[in-house]
Amino acid sequence: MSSANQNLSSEKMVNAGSIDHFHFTVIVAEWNREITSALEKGCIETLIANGADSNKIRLISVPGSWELVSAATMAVNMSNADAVICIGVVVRGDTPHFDYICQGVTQGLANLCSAQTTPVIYGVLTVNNMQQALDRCGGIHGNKGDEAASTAIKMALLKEKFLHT
Ligand code: RBF
Repeated sequence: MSSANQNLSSEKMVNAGSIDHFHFTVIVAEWNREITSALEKGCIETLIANGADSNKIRLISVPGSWELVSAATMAVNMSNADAVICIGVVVRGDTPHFDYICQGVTQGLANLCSAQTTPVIYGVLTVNNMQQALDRCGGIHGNKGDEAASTAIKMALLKEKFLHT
C-alpha cells in the first residue's frame, strides 16, 4: 500500500473544534533517533498549531519501537491521556528482526486499541531503508508525525462526541 497519495496532515484540519482541554501523550522510540526526532517535532508542532495546550502534552521516551506497546499500555491505563501517539522507526536489516518487531508492535498496539477506548495512534514507520524513512519525516512523503497528531486530534474529538451526544 503506497502512502504517496495519502495525506492526513494538519493542513486539512478546518474547524476541528477546541482541543485545548485534551491531554496528549506522545511516546517516542530512541532507535533511529535522527528520524524519530523529526517525527516527534512534526507531531508536537501540529498538536500546538491546532490548539493543543503545551502543558497538556506529555512526551515520553522509550528505548525502541518494541517498548511502545508497554509504554502505551501504561499511558492508557495509568494516566489521564485523551489520546496516545506512538512514534518509532523500524528499518529492515539482514536478519528477520524487522518482521518480528513490526508484527509485535503492530499487533500489540492493535490489541490495545480494541481492548479499551482511548485512541492509540500508530506513528511507526516500517521501512526498507533509511531513505524511505527520511522521505516520511519531512521529505517528499511529508511528515508522518504530523499526520499522527492530526489523527490523534480527530480521534480524541470523536471519543468526546460519543461521550457527550
Ligand atoms: N527498534 C526500533 O525502534 N527500530 C529498529 O529498527 C530496531 N531494530 C532492532 C534490531 C535488532 C536486531 C534488535 C535486537 C532490536 C532492534 N530494535 C529496534 C530495538 C527493539 O525495538 C527493542 O528496543 C529491543 O529489542 C529491546 O526490547
